[in-house]
Amino acid sequence: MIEGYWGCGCLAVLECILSIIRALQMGSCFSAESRSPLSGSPLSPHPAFDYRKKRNSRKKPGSVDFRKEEQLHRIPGRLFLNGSSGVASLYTQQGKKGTNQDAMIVWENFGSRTDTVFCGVFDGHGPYGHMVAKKVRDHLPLKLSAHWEVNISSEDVLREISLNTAGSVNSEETALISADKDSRASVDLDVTEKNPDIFKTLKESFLKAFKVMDRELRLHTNIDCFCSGTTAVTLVKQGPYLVVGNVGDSRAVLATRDKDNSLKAVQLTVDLKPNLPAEAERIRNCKGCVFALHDEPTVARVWLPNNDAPGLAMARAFGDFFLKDFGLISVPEISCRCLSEEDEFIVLATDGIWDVLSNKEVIDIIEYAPACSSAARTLVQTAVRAWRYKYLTTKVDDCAVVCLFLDSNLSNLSYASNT
Ligand SMILES: *[C@@H]1O[C@H](CO)[C@@H](O)[C@H](O)[C@H]1NC(C)=O
Ligand SMILES: *[C@@H]1O[C@H](CO)[C@@H](O)[C@H](O)[C@H]1NC(C)=O
Ligand SMILES: *[C@@H]1O[C@H](CO)[C@@H](O)[C@H](O)[C@H]1NC(C)=O
Ligand SMILES: CC(=O)N[C@H]1CO[C@H](CO)[C@@H](O)[C@@H]1O
Repeated sequence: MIEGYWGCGCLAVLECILSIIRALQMGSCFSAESRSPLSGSPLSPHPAFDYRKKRNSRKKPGSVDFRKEEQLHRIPGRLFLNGSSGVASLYTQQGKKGTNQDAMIVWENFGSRTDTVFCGVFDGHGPYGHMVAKKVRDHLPLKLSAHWEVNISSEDVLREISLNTAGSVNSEETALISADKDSRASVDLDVTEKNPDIFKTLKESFLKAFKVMDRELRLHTNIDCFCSGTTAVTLVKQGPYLVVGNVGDSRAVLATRDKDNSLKAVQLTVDLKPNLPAEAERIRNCKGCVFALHDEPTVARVWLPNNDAPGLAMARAFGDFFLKDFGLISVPEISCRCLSEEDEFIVLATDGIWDVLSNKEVIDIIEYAPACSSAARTLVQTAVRAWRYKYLTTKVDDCAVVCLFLDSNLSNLSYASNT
């Protein structure tokens, strides 16, 4: 229901450019070879915005990248289309707004570890949002695994697991680690002392991978990420250890068994919108503006200083470089958790789901889905019906869902054969 940017299409982008000029008071020329919708405009980017300056050193778009992508898509255990595997179900459906800007991934045996899985959903926004979402889907996990494959040996991991399954860490000690406001990663001593080294290493890997990913979008891509970007809610589950990294307003929810054996929803992420006090403060400290418009009073947006450029409805995102000097960051908020026997499944989904269904409704739908393998599809279809029912006049949003089952023996789950 809520557009990533206020207004859409060319006018919004033009307005955005004019605003940047007003904000920076510059003059001269964008590179004429640019593929962006701004090409030929008599404008000069602020050095911070000039992600095109390495354009000449870039390899030609096409063959090499395309082959790499083909190889990536053939890796066994890596799913990015509608479907399911032994541990997960995933599904995405285009809304009624044009191109599907959502993307998703499940990658089993992640980083060549049989005990590890990576999952993510990405919700693009802006004119090239669909391309940014796919790019992050494909490149972010590679950066993440590259970082820790070098740094953790399997012996370390095994030692950690044997040390810590003895009960020193449990789900009560869930640590929500807020990344530093200025995108300088600070390590919360209290949290890291409580948690095993593996959390520290994974957390650092997330922070680094997100940083490198955003830098790559700025410098080395032929996708225009100036007024386009994406959310990312991602997780790595390694044995019983779960680390969730999030930018933007997609969400992760855990379904866990209560004492009375009913399923309870535990939200693992915070929707990183500009109305959160800490986010708004960071943005204002960077001279960005945060306010809602009259016609959508509940939707706080980030705006450039002193003007009405298209406002972005989230406080953190990949891309959107026109706002990156004004408080928008791509530093993930990271939470760590040690999974227990009571934990049944995790749902990652874009706001197309959460706008119309509560956390509890979502886990109930998965619990009573006819089959685990199609649980994600059942959820998306229910959300689409809810859209039609609740918002007759607005257009159904794109939806993407990844459902990760924590008891991988799917046939054993009581609810699998219930209905
Ligand atoms: C998933 O299925 C839906 C409905 O058939 C279709 O619109 C969508 O494009 C599919 N998406 C992928 C990524 O396979
Ligand atoms: C999974 O569950 C089925 C039926 O409940 C059982 O026969 C099978 O042995 C289980 N497999 C594993 C790996 O636990
Ligand atoms: C799987 O199901 C079988 C019988 O249906 C049961 O004996 C076994 O304990 C179950 N395993 C788990 C891990 O729940
Ligand atoms: C590849 C990689 O990023 N390796 C890192 C491993 O950890 C050390 C510090 O512990 C880093 O300096 C390396 O960059």
